[in-house]
Amino acid sequence: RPGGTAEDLRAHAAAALDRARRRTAALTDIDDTELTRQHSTLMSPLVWDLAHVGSQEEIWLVRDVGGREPLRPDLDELYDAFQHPRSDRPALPLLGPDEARAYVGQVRDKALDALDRVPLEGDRLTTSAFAFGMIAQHEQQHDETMLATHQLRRGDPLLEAPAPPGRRAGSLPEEVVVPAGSFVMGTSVEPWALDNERPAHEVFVDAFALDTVPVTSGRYAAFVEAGGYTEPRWWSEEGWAYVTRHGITAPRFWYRDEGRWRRRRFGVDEAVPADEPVLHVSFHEAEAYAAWAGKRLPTEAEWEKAARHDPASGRSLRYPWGDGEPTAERANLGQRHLRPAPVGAYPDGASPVGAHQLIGDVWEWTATEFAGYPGFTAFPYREYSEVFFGSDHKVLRGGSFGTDPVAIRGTFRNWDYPIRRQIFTGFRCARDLRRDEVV
Ligand code: AVJ
Ligand code: FE
Repeated sequence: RPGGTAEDLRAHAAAALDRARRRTAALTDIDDTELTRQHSTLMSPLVWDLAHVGSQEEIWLVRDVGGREPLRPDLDELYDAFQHPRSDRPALPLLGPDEARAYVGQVRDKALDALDRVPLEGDRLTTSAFAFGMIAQHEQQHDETMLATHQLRRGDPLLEAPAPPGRRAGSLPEEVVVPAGSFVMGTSVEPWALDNERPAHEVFVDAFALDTVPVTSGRYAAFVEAGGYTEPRWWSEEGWAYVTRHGITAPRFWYRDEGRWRRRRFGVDEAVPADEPVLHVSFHEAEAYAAWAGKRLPTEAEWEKAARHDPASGRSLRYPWGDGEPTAERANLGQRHLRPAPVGAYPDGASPVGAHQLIGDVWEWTATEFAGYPGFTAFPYREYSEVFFGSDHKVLRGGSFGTDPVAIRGTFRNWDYPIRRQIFTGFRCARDLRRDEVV
């Protein structure tokens, strides 16, 4: 956790940047043809993400915080995500793989030089101290996007990782109950929290029940087999139009083989594991499943309260398990495993109310549209979050196996279009309590 002396802050920032760069290198240490190819029109060629990461680091750390001369001002426009939609990026005069690697290396040298020289003040949130954390998170966010690109590519596997742990929890209740009451949502003190997580504010949440674990592929398959995708009554109008227009009949990457569900995962064909959280579903599919199950998706406030509110102290925790850092025992993060772990694999990561795997494994769709909290101020640029506020985007919470610990917290907010499913998304259900259940 960044804080303490300026030296601690520097070491923490340097380690976070280094960790991100190792991840980027692992994801881009592949043939030039694989790097420059567009594996899906939903994604950029990997070599675009690589140089984009460098360009953002040049803009914020080298120029803005470091006050240095620009290295490649000509790249600003080329790698500005708002200037060129993903589908158009392959046609741009992009840096080649070797040029891109050399560029990001030069930028990093200058950024580290800036980190050594700029004043960073202890615990105080300074623009400079924040910028290093923001850029480490930015690179890791693109590393997760690059991992999603790897999942979309065809051909032999290029990535490998050990299997996640198996189930370690005993039997778990189907749901946890969260009594009515206020809690503190968001943060004003977490040093590297992004603008949309701020400020901390009190929110009243009515009593509700939340699934103890994410919905598994086994349960989701039961919805598919019960004709879930053929019955408009489970779907919103928009969701129904989406699945019928695109002929969607199961989660992305699933296929049926001799009566069994299989999937392609990073180039490997395998049986869909019944006890893992379902992966690669859109908001619409999550919402339809919940309706079929007689439930609904949690609101973003419900999700965060179940994840952070500690009834014993009345405080909101940094993570479900407390204020300590994510460890391998607490959450499936950081591309350590290239898949979600079975439900019940992380009892050490449970929240005070007893919900498991809220952090890691799969991003969880919520029912909430992405908006600023009361008192929101864009920082340091409007294009990080503010331009995405509105009814087009739904909030996702909790991070996935592809998310690095630096880019996830109990307060972290992700967002996407409700049709998206190439990202590492799943969900869990919630429901209102019946009168006789209210505690
Ligand atoms: C927060 C994951 C939606 O990838 O579009 C990367 C993060 N912002 N570069 C995205 C981001 C600018 C963003 N998400
Ligand atoms: Fe970016």
